[in-house]
Amino acid sequence: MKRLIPILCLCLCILTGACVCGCTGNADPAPTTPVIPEPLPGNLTIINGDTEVVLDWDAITAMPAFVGYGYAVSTVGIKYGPYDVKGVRLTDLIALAGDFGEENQTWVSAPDGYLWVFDYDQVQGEGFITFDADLKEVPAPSLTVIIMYEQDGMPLTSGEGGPFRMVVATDTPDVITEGSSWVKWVDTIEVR
Ligand SMILES: Nc1nc2c(c(=O)[nH]1)N[C@H]1C(S)=C(S)[C@@H](COP(=O)(O)O)O[C@H]1N2
Ligand SMILES: [Mo]
Repeated sequence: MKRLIPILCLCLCILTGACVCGCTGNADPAPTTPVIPEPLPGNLTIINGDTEVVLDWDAITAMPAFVGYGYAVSTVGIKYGPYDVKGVRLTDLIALAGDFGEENQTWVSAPDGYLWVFDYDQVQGEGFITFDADLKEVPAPSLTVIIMYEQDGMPLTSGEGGPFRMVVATDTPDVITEGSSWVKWVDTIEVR
């Protein structure tokens, strides 16, 4: 009997161990469904004279989209990107609020007080400085100024400048533009 007790204990341990292993080791991992975050709330107001057009997320994402690349350098030389970017052309947004000609500028601003002025040529994608990946200045290829609402297939977070960020976008992922014109948290576009 004295010898039987340790043997019983040993059996019990093996059984318990097998059960624990069976319960944890072989368990199926929890099913992972990709979580697409909700877009941040926020509207975009386009102003031209007395005309004011207010667009929400649904109105903006229902417009024809530009899909391309965004790659920027900050004033201190930090590169960010290239990102897959998706958004609406600035020309299409401006057209909703009236006439826009060579005498006009476009003021793009955000609630933190940041303002960037795009002249007529820049709204058409011209007159920007561009760099290659070594930050050597290169002649500008085709550029499209957009209000981005998706970066790498996701709605923008607040840290990324969401819900709407200005981007000087390109057709290829190898061109760098200046980050200062990439206005974050854009809420107002005004033709002046
Ligand atoms: N609203 C807003 N947008 C902004 C700025 C800002 O201060 N406020 N800084 C600009 C400048 S100077 C740069 S270099 C980039 C920096 O982008 P990041 O904050 O994503 O690094 O954002 C640009 N957009
Ligand atoms: Mo900057």
